[in-house]
Amino acid sequence: MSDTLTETSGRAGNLAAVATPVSPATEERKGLTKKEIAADHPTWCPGCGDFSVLALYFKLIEKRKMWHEKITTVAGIGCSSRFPYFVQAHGAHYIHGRALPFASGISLSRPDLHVFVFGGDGDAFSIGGNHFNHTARKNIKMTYCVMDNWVYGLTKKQTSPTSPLGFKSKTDQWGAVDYPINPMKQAIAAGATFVARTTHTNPNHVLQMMEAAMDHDGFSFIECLSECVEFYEGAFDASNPRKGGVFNEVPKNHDVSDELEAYKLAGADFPGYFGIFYKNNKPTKNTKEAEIQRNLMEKVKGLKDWQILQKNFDRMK
Ligand SMILES: Cc1ncc(C[n+]2csc(CCOP(=O)(O)OP(=O)(O)O)c2C)c(N)n1
Ligand code: SF4
Ligand SMILES: [Mg+2]
Repeated sequence: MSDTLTETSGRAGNLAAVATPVSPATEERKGLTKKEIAADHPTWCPGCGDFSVLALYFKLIEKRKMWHEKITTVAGIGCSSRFPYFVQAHGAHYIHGRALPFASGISLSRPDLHVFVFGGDGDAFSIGGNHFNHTARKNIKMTYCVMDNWVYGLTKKQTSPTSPLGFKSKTDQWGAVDYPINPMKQAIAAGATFVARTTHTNPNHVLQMMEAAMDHDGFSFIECLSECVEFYEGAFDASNPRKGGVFNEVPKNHDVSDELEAYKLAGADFPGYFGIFYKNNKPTKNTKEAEIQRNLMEKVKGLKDWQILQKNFDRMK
């Protein structure tokens, strides 16, 4: 057997398996190369920050020696959400704002996969805002990388929930008046068990955050600043040392298990901090559901499928 999972059959066996996101390369089967994992040529505007995020995802897959069938890339709708088209593996470009519930189903039924979800700030915090909160609180194992460009890119410049006050857009011709949300505060408050922040202009840091997120057993959230050069050029210059800005890492003495301290870090004025703000090891919904399944399967051991069904109907009488 070349897999990291215990060989079992059927749904119960599947759920009982230990979730291991990596598929170690063997002598017979090497991990994927960047060339093998790249699909169509991305259709983003030249210079879009999303290119870096995709390139680093490929790097992650190559570095962690994953295989096509062990990678699932899910997204909603938006420029950033085109992501799965460009990855030569399983994935889905789903409904606007609904990537997380779709990904939850995959995660809960296939513990042998690591589910990656990519999308934009509109997808995550406007139409998908409620799903974000609930997936975080349920601690469903997956990595959610929000490519935050502070604007709706695909639909050509509307105000997004992360657009700063005063941002002039097609929906706010005189400047945005609504207070923006703070994705890091929102993730911490919602109950995400891994919360990190990075920016597309620092590739090593993006990769570091993706690796740490992938290794986390739970809902891992990354806010990755990703510039929309078409509709919000220069938005993140203050965080880019090459443009005269500053890239401040989370202080070395920050205690990632301290929720209150993480919240304080999240409150720093832009450009704020980059790195892991918060992390805890609460059990996942995946683990809890697998345990329920195991216990139930124990109770019906030896019975045929129809006998289990019959028992259920008898109980309902
Ligand atoms: C139900 C529904 N409502 C609205 C839209 C139109 N729409 C498509 S993408 C989008 C927002 C995209 O913004 P964001 O998620 O920030 O992604 P970006 O394009 O900036 O990467 C909207 C409003 C849609 N496709 N479906
Ligand atoms: S419109 Fe903006 S977010 Fe969309 S591809 Fe172009 S630069 Fe990227
Ligand atoms: Mg956006």
